[in-house]
Amino acid sequence: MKKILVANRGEIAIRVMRSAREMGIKTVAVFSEADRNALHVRYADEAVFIGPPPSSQSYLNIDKIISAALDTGADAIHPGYGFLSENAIFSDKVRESNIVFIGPSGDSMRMMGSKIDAKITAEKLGVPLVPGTARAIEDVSEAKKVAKDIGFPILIKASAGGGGKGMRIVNSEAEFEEQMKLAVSEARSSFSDGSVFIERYVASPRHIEIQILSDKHGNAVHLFERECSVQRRHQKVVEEAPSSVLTQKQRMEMGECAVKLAKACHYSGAGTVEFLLDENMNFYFLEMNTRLQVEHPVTEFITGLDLVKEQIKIARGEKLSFTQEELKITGHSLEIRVYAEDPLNNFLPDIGKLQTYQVPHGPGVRVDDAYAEGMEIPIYYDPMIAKLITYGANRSEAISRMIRAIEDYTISGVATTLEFCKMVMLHPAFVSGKFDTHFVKNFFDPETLKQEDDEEMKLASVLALISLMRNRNGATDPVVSNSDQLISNWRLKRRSIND
Ligand code: MV4
Repeated sequence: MKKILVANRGEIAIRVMRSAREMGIKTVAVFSEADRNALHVRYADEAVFIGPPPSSQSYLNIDKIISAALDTGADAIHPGYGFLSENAIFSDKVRESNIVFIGPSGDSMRMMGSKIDAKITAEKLGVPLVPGTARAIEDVSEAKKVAKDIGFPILIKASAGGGGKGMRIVNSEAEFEEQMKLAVSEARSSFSDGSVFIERYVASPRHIEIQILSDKHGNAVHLFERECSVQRRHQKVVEEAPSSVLTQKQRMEMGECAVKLAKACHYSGAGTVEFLLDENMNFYFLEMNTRLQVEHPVTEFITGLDLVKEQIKIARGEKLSFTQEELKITGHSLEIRVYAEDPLNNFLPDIGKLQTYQVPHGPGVRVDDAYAEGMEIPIYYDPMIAKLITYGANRSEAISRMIRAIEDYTISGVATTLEFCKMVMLHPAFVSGKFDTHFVKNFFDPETLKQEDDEEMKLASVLALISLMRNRNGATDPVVSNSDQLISNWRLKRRSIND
């Protein structure tokens, strides 16, 4: 492998090119009209223009990307994440063009792409599933019987859905029929596939995912877990490794399940198996992501591996150079996603120019980004500016380092989620590790805040919100002597922002 075309943009394109370079492999960037001056284009050895700004006409255009690879003599394509990374047809077409696809086969992607097919595979392997139907269910009366057996509340999910799309909670038998009909017709119109399945609704789950690596010789290992429970509307906010709640025994059990699934679909490359963890620490398989994930750096920190290099070696046909027994977790790592979004305006994307842009440095700090001071955030793509990753000997050091790094990060010109992430780092529920997927909704939603009856949590949230707003207003720290004063200040400020 002498030259890799990276079929992506932004931080991940640069991330992939860095590893390629270290391996002595040349790189080719592709870029749309909106990315003429983007850093991934400047970083690459060569760059090919592939079309207008909308991704449907550029980064998602299979033929243009394969032509770009053929024209530049690239012998491999790395898809990054998002865009074409989980597109089975793309994976197949790249290989049919005699180019190495750095990722799994189209067949592996198809096997894991359908939630129902993935569940059936998992069931056969004895991988735990949330109680429910592993098969598509169409008949309403049959579905009702299943729902009654599982017990309410239940969740109806679309097989072709994802990221929370096509999910419906049903609280009682009386609502069931109507909700089921709605779920089916919604799935049909959104995904042109009306198949749905039913699961018991896990009320307060944690989201744990296992990173796997699988070579083309039947060897597979897991690289332990990442916990991604802190998310907002299915968008991850904080990711960490290891999880603060898993025991070594559970970690190994989940890891073995993930490896079994990878082997069952003849997986090759880096992949992630997602699980839900319920209140009683039972884990259930959810789905598999057949790509390198945004949050892979936390796994790199705790294992000392470079996942992109591993992907490249696997794609070249090499065997994994280590066994499961040789892998171990060292230290703790956290990642926050820095988005150009305004937390004070319902996280609406904020576009504009990065007037000031200074990234943090120092021990245990990594910034994966693709911006420099003075650059504009394009409106056409994901508003993520950067990933800020920290590493420490333990969780508390990783947290202190993250707070320090956030404070050292200076961005002006666009609103960002940096201060919001600092609030999360300071929150008692986050610090103690006692949180679930409802963390953001529970503690940072203004409506919920008003009703919050846990005084300590309320105070912490309010303090954090005030600090956020102070920073936004550029004011200096007021000296506030008691919590009532803080709360009334907070109410005043909220009103002035909303009204
Ligand atoms: C669930 C669940 C509760 N019970 N399944 C959301 C996205 C999709 N991949 C799976 N999801 C969920 N499935 C059962 N049976 C709760 C969620 C869920 C969730 C899962 C992981 C991370 C964040 C989440 C936020 C809301 C709901």
